[in-house]
Amino acid sequence: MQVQAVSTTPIDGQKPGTSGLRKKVTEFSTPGYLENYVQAIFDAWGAEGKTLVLGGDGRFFNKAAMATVLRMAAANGVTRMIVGRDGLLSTPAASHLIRTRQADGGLILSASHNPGGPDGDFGLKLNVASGGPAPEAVTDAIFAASGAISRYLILDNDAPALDTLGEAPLGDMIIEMVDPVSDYADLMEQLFDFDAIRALFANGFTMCFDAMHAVTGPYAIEILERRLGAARGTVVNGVPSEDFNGGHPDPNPVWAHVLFDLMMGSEAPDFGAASDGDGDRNMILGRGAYVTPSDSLAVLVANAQLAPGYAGGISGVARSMPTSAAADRVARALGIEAFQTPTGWKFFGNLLDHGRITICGEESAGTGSDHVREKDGLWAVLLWLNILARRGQSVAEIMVDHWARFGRDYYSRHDYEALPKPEAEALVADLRATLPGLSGRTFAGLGVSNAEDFAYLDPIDGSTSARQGIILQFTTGERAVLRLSGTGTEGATLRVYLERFEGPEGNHGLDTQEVLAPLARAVDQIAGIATRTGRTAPDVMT
Ligand code: G16
Repeated sequence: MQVQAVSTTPIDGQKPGTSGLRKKVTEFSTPGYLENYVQAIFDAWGAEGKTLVLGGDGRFFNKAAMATVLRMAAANGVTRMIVGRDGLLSTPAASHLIRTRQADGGLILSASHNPGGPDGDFGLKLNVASGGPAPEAVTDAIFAASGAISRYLILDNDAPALDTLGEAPLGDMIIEMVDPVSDYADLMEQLFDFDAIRALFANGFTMCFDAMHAVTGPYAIEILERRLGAARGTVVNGVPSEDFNGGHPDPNPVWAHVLFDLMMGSEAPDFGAASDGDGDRNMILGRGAYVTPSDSLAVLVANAQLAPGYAGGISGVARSMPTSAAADRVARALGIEAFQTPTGWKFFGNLLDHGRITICGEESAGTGSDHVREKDGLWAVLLWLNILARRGQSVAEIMVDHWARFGRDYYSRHDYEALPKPEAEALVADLRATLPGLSGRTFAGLGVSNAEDFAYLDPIDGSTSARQGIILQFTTGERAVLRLSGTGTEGATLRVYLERFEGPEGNHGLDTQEVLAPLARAVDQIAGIATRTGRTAPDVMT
């Protein structure tokens, strides 16, 4: 058994984005590419003597990549690698394992909601000892190391198969294979009122959970069907597949339209939910009701105390900047702190670690709490179930009550996908340059009251993150945000986030896109989206 030092040269473009490094499988699997990035992590962050967690969402290239990671970890001096059986671990379950096992960190192999398969996407993310994504200082150091690399270390032995629980040596490293589901399911059982949810199902409550052929299938079957007694078949598409059965594992009305259509039709069960490739995102639906992620966050904050894990109340709430202000209104009513952070779960880490917030969420369908340091799809679904069981109301009734108390933030995200990168970057740069002159001007009948490029000052460590997205505020209360996606792998995706507040007394039953159409026109005039890109409508509206 020997450590080989293979000489290599840096490969361009290894800058980790909002969620680790994501690239096409074809790129990630070119000889030396994965190896360079893994070695850069070990060089910049360390490996010697560490205990790490390793798992992924089961997508194409995971198995081959895991074997390489294991051989490199052993060669770099990692002492113990805790691995989910068959290489599977949802992102929140990996975060939980890092924390309960007091590991130094973990490597998560996933490209989240992006499609999989030989022509799909692959990703690799480092999480640190808190269980959360590596902070920017660490990812910057990894990026620097990946540009300076000249060799990588790898053991010349094969890694063992990952199908048997228990320990196996690889060089001087111990590989410990664990059940990917049980610890996580136990944690959920501590946080939520399983008796109340069990009684709900026993009384005939029906649900459809779409696992989208991704990693949450085994978790949802164990928790919903086995532990909570939901009918068999409640979980659909529950077997993880390497290419998500040709689908796009993104739980939104577009990519999970089969579930969406079911919930809007006459055969709808009481409750519908879906999660994404690696199990950290969620979508919530009731019969005839779609709950936007921003509204879901607000409802969960308003009702969290109904769950045993949050019965003592919550300390504060945070949302990413493009997420609607719905949660802030709840925070005000509860008398707790509310924070606005840049897009990316890592920005919640300090606030969670210091007890300033208990619950946080993002418009991109991620919600979570201080139970782990990742967003958690099933957690959100279970908290909703807990609330439904305790309130004895439908999803639609809960939303009507919520808006009557706090008002409604009509909200939609418009995505322009696969734009030529230089064109998209120039659009944003030019818009940024016009910001100082926008206030006081009127576009499509709407007056701009403020225009700024969001910069975040972390209240815990004082670090700053600039240029996090352009905010356009209008005199009549509308807000629009524009930013480029950090998770795409094809060209650039321009995201335009639109919201308009309607107070508690207002009309909450209007069509969202109609309400937001004037705002969309104003944004188009300001940023010149149609004229510059030739796109007259977004590719995806959620
Ligand atoms: C990742 C991050 C999220 C973030 C999202 C933004 O999600 O983990 O915190 O909100 O990216 O995506 P974009 O930059 O494309 O708007 P995930 O689920 O892909 O890991």
